[in-house]
Amino acid sequence: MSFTTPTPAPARLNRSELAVPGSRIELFEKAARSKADAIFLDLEDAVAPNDKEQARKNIIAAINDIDWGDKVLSVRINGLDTHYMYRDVVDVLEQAGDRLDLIMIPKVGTAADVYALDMMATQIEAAKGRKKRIGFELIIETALGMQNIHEIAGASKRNESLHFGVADYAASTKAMTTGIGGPNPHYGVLTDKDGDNPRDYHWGDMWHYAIARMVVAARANGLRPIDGPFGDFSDPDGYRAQAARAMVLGCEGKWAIHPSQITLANDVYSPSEAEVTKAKRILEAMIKAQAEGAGAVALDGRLIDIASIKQAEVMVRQAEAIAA
Ligand code: 1VU
Ligand code: GLV
Ligand code: MG
Repeated sequence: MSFTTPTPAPARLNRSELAVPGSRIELFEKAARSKADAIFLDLEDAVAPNDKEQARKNIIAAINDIDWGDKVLSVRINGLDTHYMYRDVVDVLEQAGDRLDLIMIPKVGTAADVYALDMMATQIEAAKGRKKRIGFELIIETALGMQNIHEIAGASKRNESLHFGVADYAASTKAMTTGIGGPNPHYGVLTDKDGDNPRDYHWGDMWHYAIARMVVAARANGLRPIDGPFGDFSDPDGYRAQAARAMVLGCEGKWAIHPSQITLANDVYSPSEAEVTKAKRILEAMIKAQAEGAGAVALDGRLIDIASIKQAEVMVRQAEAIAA
């Protein structure tokens, strides 16, 4: 291990994060009663400019009045390039009670963006005597944000998670696609024309680099990496596939832009009984091996060693957090 150890963000279950437009108050109670681990009430792109002010009021009232149970509760503010942002932060932090856990900052481009929000939150908390420190969720969804992601991830002690905003990222990088997440038929390879086998077209994951980069930046700074939206809510299989590939790369959860996606995310991000049993067997085998003075042993015809303990612990800890 390096002498530098990342300080982990407060542990929170974040398998599913439901997006709820702040202008649609009829959805608030439904969201609160849903099975989502986390909810963000949106002031940004799901709210039309003329509705922004009312949405702010709706969200403040909802944070104070609705029973959100044990859900992680967040508000997505507007971007730093808009004139809505300062009022979002001031009104929400001054008027919403301590039930609010997090602020989600969209389109973060530089570490200074986070610094500016940290400064505002710190002043408002001190002035208003807020007892609970607000944490930050940061959406990485621009080329600038992706370029500066490592500095952004380490820019504030309030940072808790990085989120991949695939829709804006596609627009920012000028990717030729109109879907929100998911594969694109043009992103693939055709197998070699000189090979022995018949030619085959293999679809690729055009978001692989972005998600893998986000996972590294998040984990190196003790943050949760979270995969963003999948727009086609009529395609549960597509959602499941996208969620699963982000999960195996290290993400801890995925957005749900429709209630039907909540169970899918919770399911994908909950290790199965068989996986947990296998992880526990690895831990037991390694305890035995270490007692016998061995660092590496065989289990079911496969090598396991000290690193296997750490891998297995990830699985077991997640299962414990879900059961708690
Ligand atoms: O069965 P009921 O009639 O009681 O309930 C409906 C509906 O009201 C409810 N519902 C929701 N409840 C809580 N939170 C939600 N976000 C939510 N969405 C719907 O579920 C039942 C079934 O709904 P539906 O199939 O009739 O869906 P609608 O036509 O009402 O709405 C579909 C959309 C996609 C418009 C809606 O789900 C929505 O607004 N989703 C969130 C959009 C959002 O927040 N976007 C921003 C994040 S994504 C991003 O920034 C980049 C793309
Ligand atoms: C989320 O905000 C996205 O742009 O995908
Ligand atoms: Mg976006």
